Amino acid sequence: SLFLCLVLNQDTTQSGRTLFCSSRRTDVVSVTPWLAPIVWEGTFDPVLVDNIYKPMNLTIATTVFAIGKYVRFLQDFLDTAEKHFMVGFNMRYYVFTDRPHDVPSVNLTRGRHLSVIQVPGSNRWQEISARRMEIIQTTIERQIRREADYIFCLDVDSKFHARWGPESLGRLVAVIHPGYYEQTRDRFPYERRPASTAYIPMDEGDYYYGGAMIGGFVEDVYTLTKVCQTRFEEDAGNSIEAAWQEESHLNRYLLYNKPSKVLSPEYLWQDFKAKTKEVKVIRFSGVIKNYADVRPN
Ligand code: 2GW
Ligand code: MN
Repeated sequence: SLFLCLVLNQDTTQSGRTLFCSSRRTDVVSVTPWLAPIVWEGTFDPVLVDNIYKPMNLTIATTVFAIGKYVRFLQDFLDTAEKHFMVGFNMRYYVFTDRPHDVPSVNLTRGRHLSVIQVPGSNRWQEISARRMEIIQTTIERQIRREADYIFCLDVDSKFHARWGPESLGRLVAVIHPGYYEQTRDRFPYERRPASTAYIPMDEGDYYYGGAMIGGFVEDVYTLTKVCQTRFEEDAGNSIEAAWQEESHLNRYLLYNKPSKVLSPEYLWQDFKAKTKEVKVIRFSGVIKNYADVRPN
């Protein structure tokens, strides 16, 4: 990074003050108002970060749900994860599915494991969504707590395209939704009805976070899923479904429990969206899906 400072920042060379060039990015904000990093390409040194985290011999858990026809996304998800996701780290994938026989066999590199956990199928998104939180919790209690240090919970209808490494690790990690990072908060699709436990008033909110990724220490994610599930069910009991289901509950939770690290939309893009100039690299993206093909009804 000193090399970069010398090359890219003339002022630093003259003054010798490396304090003033920790980031090469001046076009994006790379820290939140509560001083959590916002991770963009160019704000970290990948070699340095790897050298810090690799000797810790960490194990990373990744949970992914593939219920019904969504099993078709597993092959690409897992193949591309092996190429780009936490490469060189111990990895434990937990694949939750009602179709265990349709889970593809994937060549895993050393130190990486995959377990298939059978769960009931369902046609109702509300049920899958609520159960996802519940299953993550019980699996943390039963095994993940003992088997991993950090956890990522990801949507399966996605692919990795470039490095997603330990720069993403933190106590509680969320990602800025690619559809809303250029918008002001009055445009965020938070749940706006006070009757919902996911309610966020118009004058509050930091970012609009994407529901396709949540990560952090196993215990912090455990608490998050527990709280979100309880609220989700409380709403259901009152016949309320938040605007974007668990994504709404996630956003509400993160407003009052600030993430310790925020990932830029590089870590959650959408294939239908053209790359913008701030996004130098797309690391992970949601694939375009034919809803009629994959969704139950
Ligand atoms: C069933 C009915 C309607 C919609 C989805 C499903 C369904 C979801 C399914 O039949 N099988 C299944 O495995 N899933 C899992 O739930 C799968 O892991 C999938 O990636 C995840 C979320 O569903 P998905 O990817 O269709 O929703 P998106 O891409 O529109 O996701 C965003 O919004 C959701 C809330 O509406 C969630 O917050 C999600 O995390 C967000 O990315
Ligand atoms: Mn998705």
